[in-house]
Amino acid sequence: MSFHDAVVYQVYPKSFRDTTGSGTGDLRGVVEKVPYIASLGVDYVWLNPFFPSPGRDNGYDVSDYCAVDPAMGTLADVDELIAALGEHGIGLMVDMVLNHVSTEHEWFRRALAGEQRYRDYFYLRPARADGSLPTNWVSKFGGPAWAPFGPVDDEGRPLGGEYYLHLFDHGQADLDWHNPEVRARAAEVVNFWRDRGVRAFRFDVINLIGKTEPLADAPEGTDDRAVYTDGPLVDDYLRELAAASFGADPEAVTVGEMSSTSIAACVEYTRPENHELSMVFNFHYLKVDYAQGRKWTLMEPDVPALKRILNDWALGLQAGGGWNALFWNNHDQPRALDRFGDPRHHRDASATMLATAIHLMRGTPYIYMGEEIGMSDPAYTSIEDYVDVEAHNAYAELLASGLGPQEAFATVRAKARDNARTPMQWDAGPAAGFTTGTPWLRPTNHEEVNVAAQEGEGTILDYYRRLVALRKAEPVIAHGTYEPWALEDPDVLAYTRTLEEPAGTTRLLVLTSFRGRRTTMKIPEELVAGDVLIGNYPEHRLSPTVTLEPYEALAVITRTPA
Ligand code: TEU
Repeated sequence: MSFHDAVVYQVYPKSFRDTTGSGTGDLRGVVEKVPYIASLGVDYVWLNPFFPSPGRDNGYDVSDYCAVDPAMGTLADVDELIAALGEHGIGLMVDMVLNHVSTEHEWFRRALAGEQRYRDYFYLRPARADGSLPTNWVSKFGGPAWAPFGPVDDEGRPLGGEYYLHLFDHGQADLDWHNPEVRARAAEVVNFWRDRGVRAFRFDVINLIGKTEPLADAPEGTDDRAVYTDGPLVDDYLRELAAASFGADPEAVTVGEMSSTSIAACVEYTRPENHELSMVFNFHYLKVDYAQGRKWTLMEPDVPALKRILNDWALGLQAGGGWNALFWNNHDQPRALDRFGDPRHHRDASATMLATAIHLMRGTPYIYMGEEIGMSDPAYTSIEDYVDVEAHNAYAELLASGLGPQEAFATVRAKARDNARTPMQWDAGPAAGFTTGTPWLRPTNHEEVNVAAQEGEGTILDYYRRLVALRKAEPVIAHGTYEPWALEDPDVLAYTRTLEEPAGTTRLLVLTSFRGRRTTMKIPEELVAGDVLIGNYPEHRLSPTVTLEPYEALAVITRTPA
């Protein structure tokens, strides 16, 4: 089976199932839930990092790539999970965080001890003559992207006169991929997991590994991401990594998380003839509720822009022969149901509309744990309810910018990554069946939204299972071309998929209304003649003028013999 036919289920292990009563999830919890995961019909499970980590960034600050955090379990648990998933034909996708490493990793410690070999693993730079930091770059978690390397004086300046680069938290030191030994160590890490039977990998912010030397300031007033993102060396480094690890494996499936990237770059990363990656995540359409492009603001999502971006990316990757990962949710995003749907008044319709829009598009769909049962953001009431370093840094910066506590909190509540990290809601019982202990984050609304309540027909869970099954049953979904349709309608994302085969032509028309109210659309006769393949309202009468109910999704399939 090609990854074009696949569907991936993302599990944030810290919040999926706790089997020890610690209040945080573990690998044995994932093993316990393999039958549920298999019931979805998915082909891979992407597991967020489970490696030893100080936990400053919830595991994305890795202190040992080839071991398991004791709070998560053991290597034997990973082996058991791979075997348990394998019994259902499901592969484990392991998260490789190779742009940076924890400052508690041996490599960083040995650099601090003065070993030149390891000092060369990192971006160490002296302050400039005027005492300013080596570049004007800022961390994605706020503050400067440079921290003192080693002990500091009373003014906080490094006694050794050097700073190290960290594009994320100061506990995450960027690795210098210009160093061939760093590239070789990265391949060793991937091969360690391949040797344990892992065939699929997600590469964290992998388009940041090609930082152009010499590191230079971003021009005043511009976004520094343009200086170090999608550098010309990324393609070379990806090809080298592939050749030294997964490249020759026909079973390998890889996805690159591409921070602030471009269509052209992602076509190069995923064109099969380039031998780099299978597919990419891009985030541009998930920034349509960022006022002036800034995440920590409050803004109603610009749905017409979302529609245009989704369409541009679908056409761009298709034209270039690239391949997209399709998703609304992950562990870094507030839940899409809150951003683009209406969990209060139209939970089922808006959840299944969003699912339809993504699952029938050209690309490989990802389901983030809980979206398949309609989970939504928690209604936390205090900044203390949040754990994420990014949220707390943002709250402090918002207050420092002069925002009042209420507006600053409201902004965090809307945008915090913890919104997606609340415990998976298995049942209506204590702690949602996630733990017998005190959950590290409070569940949201498990009394009404939980897996047990979703079992049965006509539920969101049932609809997701049907969508996943359709990708296997109808080749036009995984292999058809994508054509935009009704671009003039700002809030209805509509497109066709077309598959020409010797036996004839299959055409799929997909209509997904982002409107919370009834709307009508004109449908060409030739498309109306088809059959309803799936829809999220019980009855649908097709006619040249279709009335769509609030958040209605409808897919009509037409088969024309050769
Ligand atoms: O995320 C990369 C990234 O850019 C995210 O931080 C995202 O831009 C931000 O959260 C949006 O507000 C990856 C991981 O998915 C994330 O969990 C890590 O924190 C980050 O890299 C550093 O490893």
